[in-house]
Amino acid sequence: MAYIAIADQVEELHDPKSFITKYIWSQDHKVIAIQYGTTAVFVGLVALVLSGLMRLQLGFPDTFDFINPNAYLQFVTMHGMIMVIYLLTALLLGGFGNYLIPLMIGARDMVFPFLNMLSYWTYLLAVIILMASFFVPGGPTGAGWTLYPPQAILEGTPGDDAGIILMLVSLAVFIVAFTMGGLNYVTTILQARTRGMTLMRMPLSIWGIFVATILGLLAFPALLVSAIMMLIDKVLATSFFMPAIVSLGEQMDYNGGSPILFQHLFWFFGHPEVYIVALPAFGMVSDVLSVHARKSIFGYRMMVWAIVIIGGLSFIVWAHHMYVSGMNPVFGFFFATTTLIIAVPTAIKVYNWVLTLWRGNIQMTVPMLFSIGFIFTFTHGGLTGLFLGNVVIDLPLSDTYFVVAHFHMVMGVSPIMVLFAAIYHWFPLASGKMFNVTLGKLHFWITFLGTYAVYLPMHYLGFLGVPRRYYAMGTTDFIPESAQSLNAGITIAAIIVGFAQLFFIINIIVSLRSSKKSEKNPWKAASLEWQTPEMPPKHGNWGKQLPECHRWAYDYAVPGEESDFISQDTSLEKTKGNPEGENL
Ligand code: HEM
Ligand SMILES: [Cu+2]
Repeated sequence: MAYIAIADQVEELHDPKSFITKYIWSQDHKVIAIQYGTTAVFVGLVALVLSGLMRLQLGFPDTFDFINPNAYLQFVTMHGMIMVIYLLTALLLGGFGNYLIPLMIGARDMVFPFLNMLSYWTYLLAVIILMASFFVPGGPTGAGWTLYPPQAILEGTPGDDAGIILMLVSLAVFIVAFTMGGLNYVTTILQARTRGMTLMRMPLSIWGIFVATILGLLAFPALLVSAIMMLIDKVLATSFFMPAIVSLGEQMDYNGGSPILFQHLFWFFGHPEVYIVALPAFGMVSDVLSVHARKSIFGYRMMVWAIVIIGGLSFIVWAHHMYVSGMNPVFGFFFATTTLIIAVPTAIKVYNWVLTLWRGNIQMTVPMLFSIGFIFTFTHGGLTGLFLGNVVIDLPLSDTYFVVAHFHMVMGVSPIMVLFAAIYHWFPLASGKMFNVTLGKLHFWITFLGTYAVYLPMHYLGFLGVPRRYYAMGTTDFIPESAQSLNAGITIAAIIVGFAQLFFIINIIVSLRSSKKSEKNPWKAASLEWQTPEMPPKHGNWGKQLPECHRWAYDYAVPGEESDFISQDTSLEKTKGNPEGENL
């Protein structure tokens, strides 16, 4: 409570004076969010271009001979790493975490604004280090995004010199940035909620971001130590991860290290990472669905507990990525079981999203379209995950295109769907402008149908046994010729999806430049971020007085009420509504 008393008194919160303090060295969470967001989208575009190049090679192997096998491996690696860490993690937590936390819990800013600023600039440094690896001799590393030793640091792997070093350093710097931001998010959510904003009244976006951040703070250290240890293996020729190796007939200096140890450390981070991306997406999609279906979220408490339980379980499933590493079958049984258990809270969430839509007053807005797109792609990717979670099914499918199809559906396309839903949903709040709806819908339909055209056939290629990370299929006995025409088709669809993203970028730029203002709270949302005195909110967010929270964030279409939503700061005397967040 101490924080709130102080925050109430401070009228002008050390307002930034100059352009530089306002937009560059800014400590305002909203500006930092937009800095994080634009940087992430920018590197995301780099990763998108890389995937386009890979697809050109796969679809038309004889035409694009500047993409040689080495370049292909480098593109795969950089594409995967950028997408997972530098785009999705940074945009969901650095971008949306920063933007939404203070506004949704009724705070003026993060509790450590300076650290928050430092977090962004450190993230930018990590991005620059990573991008620099495109320009060093030998180019970026081609070790695959999983960076498995021994091959990651041995001669013969593309980028085995400066490339892998820059990748490891960049990851370490990224984790420092994440930790600064993450401590901030957790402390802010625990300490700076406004009066009446109990934990069980927080919007699910905040729950998702909160639990994901805790996962990050516990999981990233595993990657940090493995990056540092591998760096030492590379630079000082220690043998943390390096067994005795004979290379070109000669015994190398390495001896006694364990490559499998690296796999354990990597996936101890890598699996929770899936949920670091998924949980904020789960939270945000819940809020968007509820607002645009004009209905309270179905089973709020169940949704909160599902997020917490999924977060907890995500730490005991990591070795399902290692069924082919030669591990003890007893471990395989254990990890298959825990993996399947995670499906239970996850399925509950899917049911609850569908039940939220059930008999809702569904508005087919652009954010709603993307949210429904998420339910489809996530369910789809989740179902193939159930198969891959079983040892006997995973063994033949491991390292085939079935896996590529699975993880793109579940953690590539589906969080991107939520990101678009969220960007379109909160764009009027952040910019004060409304986007062009026709362009938005075009963007959705091409992206949604296009991604199906890209990834559905990949499942089939996987059944055929087409291996992952191969730059060309060549001729084999078991892969029929028709697979090549399928590959060409996939490439054409992927190029169309890639270009469809121009609709999004043009839409954002044109809408930002247009002089037409959006009306305030255009979606008639009940949560606090839309109730600021101005839209977009000013520095300090709330003018002179912090808002008070009197109810949960989902009072839509409450029976007997005139308005079809009751904002969280409406007092109970004025309207009845549903203060305790149980379903009506
Ligand atoms: C239009 C969008 C995308 C296309 C066309 C695309 C295409 C590709 C291709 C061709 C590969 C290489 C497959 C192989 O040779 O094994 C790949 C790998 C990968 N992609 Fe994507 N991708 C897209 C979006 C994404 C997104 C949004 C993510 C975010 C999670 C992502 C994550 C990955 C990962 C982790 C790998 C594996 C890298 C590795 O094996 O080291 N991709 N993608
Ligand atoms: Cu996993």
